Amino acid sequence: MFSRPLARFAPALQRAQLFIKKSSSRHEHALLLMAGGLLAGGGLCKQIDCKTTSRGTFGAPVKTDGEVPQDKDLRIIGLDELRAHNNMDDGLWISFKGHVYDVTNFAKIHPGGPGRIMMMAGTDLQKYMDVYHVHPDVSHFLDRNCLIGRLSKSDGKKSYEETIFSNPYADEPERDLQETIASAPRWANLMGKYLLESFYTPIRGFYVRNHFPVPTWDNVEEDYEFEVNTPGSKSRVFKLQDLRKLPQATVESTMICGGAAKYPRYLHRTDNRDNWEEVEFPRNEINNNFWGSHAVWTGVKVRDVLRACGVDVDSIALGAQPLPAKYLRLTGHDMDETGSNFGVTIPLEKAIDPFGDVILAQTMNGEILTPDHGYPVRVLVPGFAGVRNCKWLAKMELSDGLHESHVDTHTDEVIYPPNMNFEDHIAKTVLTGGEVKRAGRFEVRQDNSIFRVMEMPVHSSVIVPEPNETISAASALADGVEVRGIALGGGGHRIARVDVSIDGGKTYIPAELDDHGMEKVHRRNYHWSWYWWSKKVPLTEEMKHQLRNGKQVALKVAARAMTEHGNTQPSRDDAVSLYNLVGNICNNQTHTPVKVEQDSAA
Ligand SMILES: Nc1nc2c(c(=O)[nH]1)N[C@H]1C(S)=C(S)[C@@H](COP(=O)(O)O)O[C@H]1N2
Ligand SMILES: [Mo]
Repeated sequence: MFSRPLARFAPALQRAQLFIKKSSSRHEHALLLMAGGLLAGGGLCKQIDCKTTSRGTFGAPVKTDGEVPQDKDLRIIGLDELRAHNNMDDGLWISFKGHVYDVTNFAKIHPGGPGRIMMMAGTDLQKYMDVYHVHPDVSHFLDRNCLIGRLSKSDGKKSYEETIFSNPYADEPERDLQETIASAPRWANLMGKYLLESFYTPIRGFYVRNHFPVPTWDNVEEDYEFEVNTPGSKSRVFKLQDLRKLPQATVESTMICGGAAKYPRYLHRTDNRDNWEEVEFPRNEINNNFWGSHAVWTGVKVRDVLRACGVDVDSIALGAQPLPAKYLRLTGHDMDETGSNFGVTIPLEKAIDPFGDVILAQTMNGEILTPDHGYPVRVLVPGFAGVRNCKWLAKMELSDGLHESHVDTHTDEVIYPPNMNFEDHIAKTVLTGGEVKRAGRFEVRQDNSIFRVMEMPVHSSVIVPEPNETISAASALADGVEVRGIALGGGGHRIARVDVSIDGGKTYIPAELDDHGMEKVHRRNYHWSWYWWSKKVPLTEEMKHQLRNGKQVALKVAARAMTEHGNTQPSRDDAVSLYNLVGNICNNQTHTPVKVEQDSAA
């Protein structure tokens, strides 16, 4: 058996099972969970059917206009009443800092998946916040949208103390070098100038983006396996020794998270859209969001594995045979607190493309993969969004349908239409007890205005100077301002040019590109590697004039990459046009603020 971390989820799982039992006729699902068996992704999501669940207006918040009532105006709720509201039928309540919130409807649209909220049913959120650091402050959001009452002081204390949640992330691998953005689940990045220290990112610095705890195996050779399902034939199981019998391939590729280029936070609420300067330089603009790293990978080509399973990949790739399925669905061994696996979809054409370079990677930069990067086997899908590169591979399936996992249907690299707004939606529709309509995360697959990102869009990042750096006037006057960064065409597209601006995008000049010799390695339209670029940008006459008059000059440094076919990045002002509910693949330019000053010695 796989050694899986499920046992550690016990209290959360019990609550999830309670929920499943109440709202589903499929009891075998709960039994499977208890046995810790391997589940296809998203089993849980299917259980929630917003239309058939009967419910009243229990979700109505005290107020929806954003004003939070005074504590003295709130109804006092007993601990028993809180705890009785522990399922989707009767209502799902939680306590936090003495307040009681009805999160029934919120659970359905929470970006992390319904399980994340369901496991808290009837208990105190603080115990979970002690573990999860992804949200800096949720009180504001909850008070505005979900507040229904409060606990007495002693009940508030009791609710916290009696909530049991053992940290599923207690046994995470040791890490260093990176700047941690969140530790549970792990999000980390190699920040700032370190990114430009080595063309191949040192493994310890390679960015990490996990959704769930890292799965581990006591005896990888014996216990690790993945399954391949092809239509019309029996599923096949591969172990590491089976992979060794297949030819090994080497692929150079940069990987970048589609969630890296997040919709700018200062624009996240529609009511803030025009309020550009409210947040001077938000965290998600640092490094222009380059949540990417570069490595050389080795492993077995997915097309070779599929061929070994009887798929005639060569005739299919040549078009001599029809595609047997639209997609290749990839499932990871990692799972959320309720037993729902990570899972994503890639087009089958990509997987079998002889030049597509999709491999089951086992090494990066010559070393065995580390647990954070998918040890022992991860899928490498060059040119595609990071999320498609499924780590800890558990299953590959040929399928005409997309993956049912929460990740593939609702969060990562899913792009919602511009009229879908998270907070608006919650405030106006969901929490007033209305039907969950467009943002109802279980109807979305029917809506063809929603799509999944496969290839990444063109992107670039200013790495040097760093935000709020001070540059000496003498050097800027003599040599200009040195700007350096990274660019990636996305989808294998070649970068033709990167333009740099120091005046916030009023004027640009082209930078020097450095491909580190990779253009010779990659084929046309299969250009997986990042480019580095640099430029000493001269000051404008006006800037020089100001400096000579002893004044300080404020710069806004921006970069704009362009692919061979002329695709480029929207301006910072135009970021609004990229708005989408989860905020993925926003490749707008950013403005790094920098000062030029006389040296104090001068
Ligand atoms: N099984 C599994 N695969 C996964 C993820 C995950 O959480 N679980 N995260 C995805 C995301 S969103 C990204 S950006 C990349 C990150 O890969 P890295 O952590 O090796 O940099 O892995 C992808 N593959
Ligand atoms: Mo990602």
